[in-house]
This record gives sequence, structure tokens and C-alpha cells, in this order.
Amino acid sequence: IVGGERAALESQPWIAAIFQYNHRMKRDFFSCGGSLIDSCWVLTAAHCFPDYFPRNDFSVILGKSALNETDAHKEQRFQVERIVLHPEYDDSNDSYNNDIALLKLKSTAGKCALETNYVRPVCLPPEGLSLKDGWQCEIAGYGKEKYSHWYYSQKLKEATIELISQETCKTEDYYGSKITDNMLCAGHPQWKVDSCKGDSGGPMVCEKDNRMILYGIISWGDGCGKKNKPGVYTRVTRYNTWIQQNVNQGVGPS
Ligand code: 4AZ
Repeated sequence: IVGGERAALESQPWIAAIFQYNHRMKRDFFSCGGSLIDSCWVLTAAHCFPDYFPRNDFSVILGKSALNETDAHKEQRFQVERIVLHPEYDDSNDSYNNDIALLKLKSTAGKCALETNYVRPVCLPPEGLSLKDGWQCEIAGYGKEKYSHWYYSQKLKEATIELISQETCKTEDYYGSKITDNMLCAGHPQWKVDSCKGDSGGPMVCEKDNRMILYGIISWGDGCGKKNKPGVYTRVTRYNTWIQQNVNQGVGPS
């Protein structure tokens, strides 16, 4: 996160840190953010899982306030039971279309995430919710604080950005035809605040009717905090059916 401030877990209790095991280095490396949407399900970006790495390589930690510190009283760690990439995920047009994936956490004794002050799922948007341009939303993650840094922030950060209209974001000065209806753009009026490398997969939440709603998934952008190059987010409202179908699979009457 460029700009913004350090976040308390209590203000982003749905944040998930996704790690990938590197067999050569024999250790886990942080790879992406995510959002807990149900006790056994994390919503994240499809581009975090590019080369059909086995699900056994990935682990998810909830309740993590710094990548380089472990607080056993707050953290909950899970193996991944299933990775569901969106069937129409497409990275071929110099952007990521349908950049959305679900991770099913492995349960122990029939349970996955336990709700605490530090771990809690976020609400999904109601079908068809469309927030106005200029609406203020927040992003969170452990990613870079400056594009030129070679290291991640390590500490969980959050920041406020504003929604930008599709019309503006599709102009040639911005991203032109790379922006599809499955994406949304958001940024800072002076380009001082943005998501950055390492934040992808993580949440953009917006407050509506006194509720925090997961409205976007941090996806891509040209650099970080660059003029006319806002962060691009997966538009979660386009995926209500797909999310429900996968999360509720095998649950309820048949
Ligand atoms: C990335 O590489 C990335 N400024 C994420 C967000 C943005 C740019 C790059 C948006 O993960």
C-alpha cells in the first residue's frame, strides 16, 4: 500500500495472507492478499496462481498483522483444500480479465476459521450494487509502499481511495480498452495513495448502509501511485452467482 497508514487487525479482520512454498529455498514466501468471506473460503485474485502450482504449495494465515512476526494468539493458519480459478480468467490482453479465485481452507475437526476480534469474514455486495464515482473505499495489504522498493511493507496497512468512473478509466490517458466491465478503477485525487505489488488478491471494502462490503479485489495497475494510472480492481458484484455456486456446493436441499 502506497500512502495510508498501519492497520489494526480489528479494522481489517477479513485480511488473509497467502504464502507459497518454495521447494528450492525450502520455505514459505508471501505471495498475495485475500479476503475471508466464509469460515472455509477466501476470495482472492486468479493471477496469484499462474502455473498450476499444486494446492499443497499454498497456505493461508488469518489474523496476521506483520509478515515477519508471528502472534500465535491472533493467527490461524490453514492448508488449502481447493483452488477454484474463474473459468474465464484471461491474462492475454495485457490486463487481467475475471481476475478472481476462491480458496477452500482445509478444516480440522470440521471447522476452519474461528471468529475472534482479529478474524472475521467480510460481507459480499448485494446483487447489482453500484456505488457512485468518488465514493470512498479502503484497501488493505502487506504489499510495497513504493513501486521502486524491492521489499514488501511487512506490516499490514490500509488506505482510503476514491472510485473512478469507467468512462474516465477507459480514456487513452488512463487505460483505454484494457478496462472491461469486470473491472473498476480507484485512486487518489493527487495519486498519493494506491495499492501496489504484493497487495493483489486483497480487499477493497466500501461502507454502505453502515456495513463494510467487499466491492473490489486488488488486481493490477501500471506502477503504483502514478498519475492517471489508478489501481484496477476486480468488480465483485459481477461474480455473486459464481461465488455462491462454489461456496454453497453440496450445501442445502438438492
Ligand atoms: C501487483 O503487481 C500490483 N497500483 C498490484 C496493484 C497495482 C499495481 C501492481 C495497482 O500486484
